[in-house]
Amino acid sequence: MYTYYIGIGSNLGDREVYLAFAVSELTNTDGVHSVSHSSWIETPPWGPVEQGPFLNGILKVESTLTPLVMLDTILHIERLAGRQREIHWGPRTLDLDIVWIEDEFGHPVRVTEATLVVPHPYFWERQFVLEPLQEVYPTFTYEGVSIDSRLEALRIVEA
Ligand code: A4P
Ligand code: MG
Repeated sequence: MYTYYIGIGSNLGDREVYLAFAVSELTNTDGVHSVSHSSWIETPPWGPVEQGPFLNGILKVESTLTPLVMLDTILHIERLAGRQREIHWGPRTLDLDIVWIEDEFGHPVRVTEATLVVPHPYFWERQFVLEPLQEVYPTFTYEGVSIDSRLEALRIVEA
């Protein structure tokens, strides 16, 4: 059994409907045992592309699916939500990114495949990922740093 922490975001159309759609599709996937999630938070767009605000959150998914099968599953759900891959980092109806994985012993699972890199390469830089992650996983630490102190440091840089 794996525990997946999946970043979810939308900034096109009815954002809440897309997020709820993803939760319900994942819940109904064979091999997925439970899905819970953070609050949805509105966040300003991050990165070089000018675009509307996002609704972001983190899904916590307990599943026997292996990481590459989970990737296929979320890419399929993105397609069902009408996601078109046009601009890198650009607006999207639904974006699902695998941020962090743990095995049944609570040990981190690292993946470096051509199609999947976990931990997600930018997660530790992004407030829109770490804020909802803190809500569902308040004791999270990465490379010896607690999520609380990381968020504090990011907020100081931003202010
Ligand atoms: N891929 C590799 N590793 C992973 C992973 N850990 N999880 C591959 C998911 N996919 C992973 O993804 C392209 C390919 O990445 C996938 O087919 C998979 O094989 P994509 O979603 O089509 O590419 P993208 O949208 O160009 O990039 P990406 O990485 O999803 O974009 P980001 O980095 O997530 O940035 N601002 C706010 N406030 N909130 C946001 O949610 N999102 C972005 C998108 C920019 N600014 C934002 C937000
Ligand atoms: Mg993505």
